[in-house]
Amino acid sequence: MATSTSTAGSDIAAPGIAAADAAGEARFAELLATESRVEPTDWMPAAYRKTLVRQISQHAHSEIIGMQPEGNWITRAPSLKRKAILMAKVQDEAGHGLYLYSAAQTLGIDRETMFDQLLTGKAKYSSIFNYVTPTWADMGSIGWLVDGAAICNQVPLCRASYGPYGRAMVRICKEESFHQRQGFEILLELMRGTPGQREMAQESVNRWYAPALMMFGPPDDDSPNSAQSMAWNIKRFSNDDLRQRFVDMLVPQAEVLGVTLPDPDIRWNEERGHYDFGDLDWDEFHEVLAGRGQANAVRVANRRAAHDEGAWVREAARAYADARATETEGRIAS
Ligand code: BYC
Repeated sequence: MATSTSTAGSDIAAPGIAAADAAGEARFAELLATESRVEPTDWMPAAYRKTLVRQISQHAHSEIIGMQPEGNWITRAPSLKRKAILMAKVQDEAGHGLYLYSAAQTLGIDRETMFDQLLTGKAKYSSIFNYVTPTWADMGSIGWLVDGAAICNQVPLCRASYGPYGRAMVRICKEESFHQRQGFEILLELMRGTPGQREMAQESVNRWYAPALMMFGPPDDDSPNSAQSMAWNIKRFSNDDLRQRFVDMLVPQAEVLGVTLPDPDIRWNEERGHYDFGDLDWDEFHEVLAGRGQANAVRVANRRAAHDEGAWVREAARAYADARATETEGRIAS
């Protein structure tokens, strides 16, 4: 993980689009003012492009690294049904990564560069995937809490001003909503089970609750990117606003499950019309971002091994594409 501000996307070339021109700038401002989409061929400020590359590539990396904590349980899922569901979910996450890498590529960065940024620690991925998954109940907590937080964060991103990102998010959110429900259902079944199963579910929720709240990013007064991203209609709500929405959504769901959220400060605030909740340990968040979480090293090492082991697939695909191109050239020439 990067220790400081990421450089992802800082040195990419615009894909054949002229540098700032007055007409382009006016059109860009108009697209934002009218809540329209900015498309890859539209003129856009270099900083807007750079911010999108940073966010979309980090989002893609999160999906791909996020396959690991759950992939860890595929061989140990407690039934054939659970195994099939978990495999489908992890495959969905690979698909999300591919949509997002493709969306980022429309901004002029290539996939190899993004992979390189991930594997060398220049690009970040979500803090949440640096936590370990020692029990089956963690599959429930990831679905309920992690995918639940992802939905809260990502539904507004369906309206992101950059067309390819917003459109990718629509499909991703549909799948995330299934993921969230399957996690809730795993926990519900455990909570209706034996005392040992209930204890396992509660213990897992205790570990995942605070890290899930941190997924929304640092508090607003410590979020350097938020103001500009909101002005560009990329982010639609601040980190703290989304975190609040998430807690408001979780409290009634926790009651249905019968689990206790591990925060003694949670209580309904009539005046605000929201649940109050306690402070989070932001030192822990920064430690994880600095690469010192429970599983940072193993996540990146596994990703690097998978990338190296997949070299023959990339080579074969390239050879096939070259052969097809030569064939097409031959047909055109004849
Ligand atoms: N983890 O100024 P801020 C999933 C960084 S995948 C790590 O608020 P911004 C799933 C931030 O990047 C879910 N880093 O930033 C997959 C920035 O550093 P840089 C992934 C974080 O961008 C598989 C710095 O802190 N979702 O659901 O305005 C299985 C300052 O922050 C985090 C997305 O990626 C973090 N949690 O807002 C199951 C959603 N938070 O880049 C589930 C798309 C902040 O300047 N991304 N940082 O070096 C976003 O919505 C925004 O990028 C964030 C951060 C809200 C995450």
